[in-house]
Amino acid sequence: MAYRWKNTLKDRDVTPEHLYMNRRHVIGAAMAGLALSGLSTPARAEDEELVPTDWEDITSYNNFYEFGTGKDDPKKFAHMLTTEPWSVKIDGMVDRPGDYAFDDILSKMTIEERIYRFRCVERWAMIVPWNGFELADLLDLAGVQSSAKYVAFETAMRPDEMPGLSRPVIEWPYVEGLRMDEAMHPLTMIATGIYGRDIPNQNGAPLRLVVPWKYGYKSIKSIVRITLTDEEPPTAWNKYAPREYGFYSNVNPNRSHPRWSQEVEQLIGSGLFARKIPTQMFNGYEEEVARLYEGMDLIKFH
Ligand SMILES: Nc1nc2c(c(=O)[nH]1)N[C@H]1C(S)=C(S)[C@@H](COP(=O)(O)O)O[C@H]1N2
Ligand SMILES: [Mo]
Repeated sequence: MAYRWKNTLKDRDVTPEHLYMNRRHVIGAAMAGLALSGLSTPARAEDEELVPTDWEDITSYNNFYEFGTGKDDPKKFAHMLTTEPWSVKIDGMVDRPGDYAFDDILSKMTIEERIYRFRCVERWAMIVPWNGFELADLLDLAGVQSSAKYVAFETAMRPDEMPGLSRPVIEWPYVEGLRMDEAMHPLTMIATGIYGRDIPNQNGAPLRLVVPWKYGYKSIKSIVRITLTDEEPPTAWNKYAPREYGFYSNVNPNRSHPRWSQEVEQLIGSGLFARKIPTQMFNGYEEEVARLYEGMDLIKFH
């Protein structure tokens, strides 16, 4: 696939300063977990450098159950997925429903880099330099109607190209959803690349969602359909185990998974030590997103 890095930032695409500042803070806090085991207090988080996880780790330790449930299955099998041509059906409560060709979408977007913390509900974490655009910009192409309250997403379902589909692990296709204000939030992005290169199939080529303050399973991969709706859409892991996986799934150190605590996370790294660090509220993006949940019981509505 062609190299898709575009470097021309339009004014509206420049990351707002508070996000940039917080990003530095947030990543710093992650890196402060240099205490090699246990949980010593992160020291002087703001002084730490941004250190993204290695390309090798980001692209070889994956969850993408359509290719198998092992962490190395996606890298082994995702090459079977044909990602060209690709289109995304955008339908429901939009002014311009239709099949949007991936290349047409790209030609209308300005690709930027966002270095985000990424936190799986299983407690591993990474720092990923994504390339992509805000989901809001894609939704603007289709023209969201005021009646829409939620956005539903669906992954490709191609048994011939996705060997994991032969087992009923979860109900296929993989589906996810966001409330409209979450979908429109400037942190919410569609990723088309990592480290300035096209996103590898195992990470959700050619386009996947990234919602950095939520557990990783919300960040649905290889999207083929986006539906604007006025009802809370079903989500894959919530259907599988509603008590364990909620619709919101905001990263929250104070709400244990029924089978494990979420107080700590392990930063994936190719070094000798897996660094255990404290989980941060909203994965470190509290300043940007807490207002979306004002007045909401974050233990009950999980
Ligand atoms: N379609 C689909 N999307 C998916 C998954 C999946 O199995 N299928 N796994 C989710 C989970 S549990 C995580 S943690 C992230 C992993 O993204 P990564 O492999 O790029 O780190 O993808 C999410 N998106
Ligand atoms: Mo996950």
